[in-house]
Amino acid sequence: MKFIGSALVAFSLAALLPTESEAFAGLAHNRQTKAFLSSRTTTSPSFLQRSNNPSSPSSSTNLSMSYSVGIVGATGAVGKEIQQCLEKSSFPVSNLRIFGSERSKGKVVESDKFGSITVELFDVEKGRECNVIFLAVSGDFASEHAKALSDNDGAVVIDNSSAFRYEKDIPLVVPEINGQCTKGSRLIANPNCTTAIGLMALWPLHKAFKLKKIIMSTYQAASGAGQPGMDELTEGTKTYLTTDEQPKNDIFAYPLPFNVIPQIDKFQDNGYTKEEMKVTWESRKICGLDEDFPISCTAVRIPTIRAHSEVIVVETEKEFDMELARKVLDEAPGVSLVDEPSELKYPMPLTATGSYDVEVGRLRESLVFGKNGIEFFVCGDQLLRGAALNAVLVAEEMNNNGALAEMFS
Ligand code: 2RA
Repeated sequence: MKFIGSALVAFSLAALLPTESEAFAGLAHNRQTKAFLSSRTTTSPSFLQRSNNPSSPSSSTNLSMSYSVGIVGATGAVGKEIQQCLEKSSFPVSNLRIFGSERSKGKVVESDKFGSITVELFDVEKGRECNVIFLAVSGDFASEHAKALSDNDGAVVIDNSSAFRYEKDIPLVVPEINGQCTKGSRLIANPNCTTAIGLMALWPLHKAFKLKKIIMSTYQAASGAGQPGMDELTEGTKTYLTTDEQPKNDIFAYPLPFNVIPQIDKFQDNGYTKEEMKVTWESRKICGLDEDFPISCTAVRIPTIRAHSEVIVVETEKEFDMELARKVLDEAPGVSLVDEPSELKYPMPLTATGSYDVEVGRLRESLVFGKNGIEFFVCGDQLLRGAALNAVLVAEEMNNNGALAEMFS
């Protein structure tokens, strides 16, 4: 392996701290959430169950090769979820290495599938020894190291931050939509959670009805702001319920408990926030839409823990047909159609949390756009489809489409 850049790079604390805009960095599991999740029935891992998915990660796995895999930031919430997704996945891991900061170096992470793994202090050279490396750290860290890890026949880097999402030559990937564009690329960007969750429903509807306009309103969970966001919500809720004090708000602009905050990330010159513009920019890029395709989003933070909800209204070129809309959503990989209003069945954060599939329901013809409009409601786990699961599916896609074999055989 060619030596690139600084041999030993200690993480700066700032590079690991999650912010509103870099929600994937350095999260740790929320005990309450995990307790809730472990009490639920098994999730529905798309790649293990969906045989109708042409790019289903388990449908055409390349059995002849296996790959050395690394996770940077594996002791955070997204990193942990990446490890768990890899444990359930058919992706052929020859060995799993976990890289962390000086603080986590030497800790032992237990894995049912991969055994006991000692956390190594990250450096670029060690990272380049991996075939595939997942970055579950901040955008600053990714900007500093991702290219050094991947350039000149280095590792395939799958980056969860926003550092490279808008670079023309770097694929931004939801595998079920544009997985093929991973071919030949050693640096892949994982989309923002809000975008990835919404597109799971929008893409099948676009193929069936050809979308003309998209209007989205989101109800986003505290996990989007990382573990500190989840902690601020749970601690603040306790404060609110048990004292006369105002809950603290270091992470969010205002206390989140019993509130909704119509701001996620910084305001832009056009009055939208960066989070809202991410939905516009990323959806166009992933779906190959025109650069001026109309997509408008209003992003709102609400006091839920880790599943984002989205109301989506679309104008379509073709006329709405309920039977067809239900069929394409029902058959879409990674989507669960939860839409039986008479039985009070619809998507909710409560049911979407911990699920690999994005729930879609409340499907109806739009009163605004009439026959050429569809309205629906989506819920998806912010840490899974919104981050870790999508990243692991990218690796699986690259195994299935031959991209990895081409690079490493
Ligand atoms: C949020 N979508 O929910 C963002 C995280 N990137 O804050």
